[in-house]
Amino acid sequence: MVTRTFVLAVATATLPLAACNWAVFDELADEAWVDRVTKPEATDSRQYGVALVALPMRDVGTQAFVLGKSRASLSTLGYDDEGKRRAVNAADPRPTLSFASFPDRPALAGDPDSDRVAFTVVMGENVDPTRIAVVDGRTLESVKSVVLVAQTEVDGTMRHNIYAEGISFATLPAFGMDTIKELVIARGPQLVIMQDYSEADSGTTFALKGCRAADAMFDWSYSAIVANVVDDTTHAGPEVLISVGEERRDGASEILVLDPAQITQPYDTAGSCEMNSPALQRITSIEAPPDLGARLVAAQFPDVVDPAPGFALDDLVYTAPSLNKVFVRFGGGGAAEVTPGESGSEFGDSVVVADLFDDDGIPELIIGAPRSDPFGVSNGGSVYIYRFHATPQPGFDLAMTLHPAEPVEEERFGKSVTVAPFGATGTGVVLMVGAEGEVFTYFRTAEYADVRTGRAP
Ligand SMILES: [Ca+2]
Ligand SMILES: [Ca+2]
Ligand SMILES: [Ca+2]
Repeated sequence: MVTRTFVLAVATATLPLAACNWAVFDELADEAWVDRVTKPEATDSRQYGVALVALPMRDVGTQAFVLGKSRASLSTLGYDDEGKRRAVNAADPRPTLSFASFPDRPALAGDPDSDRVAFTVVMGENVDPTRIAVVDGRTLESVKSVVLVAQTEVDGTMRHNIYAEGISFATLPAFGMDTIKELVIARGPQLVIMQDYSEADSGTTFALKGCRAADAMFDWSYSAIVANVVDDTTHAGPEVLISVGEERRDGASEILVLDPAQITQPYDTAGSCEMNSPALQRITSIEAPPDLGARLVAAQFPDVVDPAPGFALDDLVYTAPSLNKVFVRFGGGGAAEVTPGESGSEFGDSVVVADLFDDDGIPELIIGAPRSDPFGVSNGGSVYIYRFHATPQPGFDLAMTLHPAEPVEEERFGKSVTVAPFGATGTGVVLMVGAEGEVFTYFRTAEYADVRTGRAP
């Protein structure tokens, strides 16, 4: 019997726990099987699952990294090849990183090419600088930890405790060594690029670069990624994208597409990212939401047939939860919008693009709506999964809506989503969905060998 390291959220009367290490199954018509777990006992973190990210390395079973608050926790959630949950690895990172908690919207990103994850922490209550940390998502051992000092506002005042809402791993040509990645960070009004992040602070190529991405009109930024969204005849190689607006999300917002070569200043400068040259593009919406680009994701949908113009460009997925809308700008020139038709659901508060269905190499668009009201249950939360279609115009069709079998008020299912590889070989994947204090793992039995090990008949 595997030691139970999770508190079980719900135990059904007909399911003898001694015979099974699963918590709860939601038997869905589409052959998905679900494991539902709540916070590890070790952490006392009520908001377990506030952010989670899959570890991308194909290995035994599957593995993800989970953030919890209000008491901060880092933990692993993994399964073996039979779908049995593995012992959790959990840590309270506050003593070693000396910080108070995670911010309201913790930034979390996984490196697509390693098991490292990066996140931001708040070191105190409006008195201290903030910190960016990188840990190994399996062992939870620290890889890198960098303090970002307080910043000077445009009016000259010092502004403390500016946390990062957005963080991503990227490779930027000409930023230190090409063999070492950068961290691209949306932090308050600043764009921060941590060049060659895994080098020692004293290393020859480690550097903190950046600029003020939000001009005097804006005071905050939500998300930052690197993608190739501008034709290489105009700008060769990838660009830096950052969404900017107001911290309280009560003003205008837009997405800036910047030439990385313009980002040469120390990160804590008050200098604008457009000081020497204007943004290559600005992406706006005529609906003028206050949160355009709350989430940014680069994708590769087969929207055009090689070698059509622009075929090599990335597609850009950007969300506006206040509109209940997700926008997709295809590299081939087309565009699409998706909306669930339910207002006030914060559709797009989380998003992931991955080949979840059919094993056909065509990714699906998976979107969380944590304030959706399934069965009329207020803020129970839902996740919407869309299939891509190429004709007559590239766009998306709703394929599936997921929510707990018995949603409860304020459960906020879909506040985080990720797709993790399942199994050391093949193309199996699982979908993981964070909710208020819990994480649901969907084993899609139609996609690979059934893993309903130990389930009572
Ligand atoms: Ca580099
Ligand atoms: Ca380009
Ligand atoms: Ca697919």
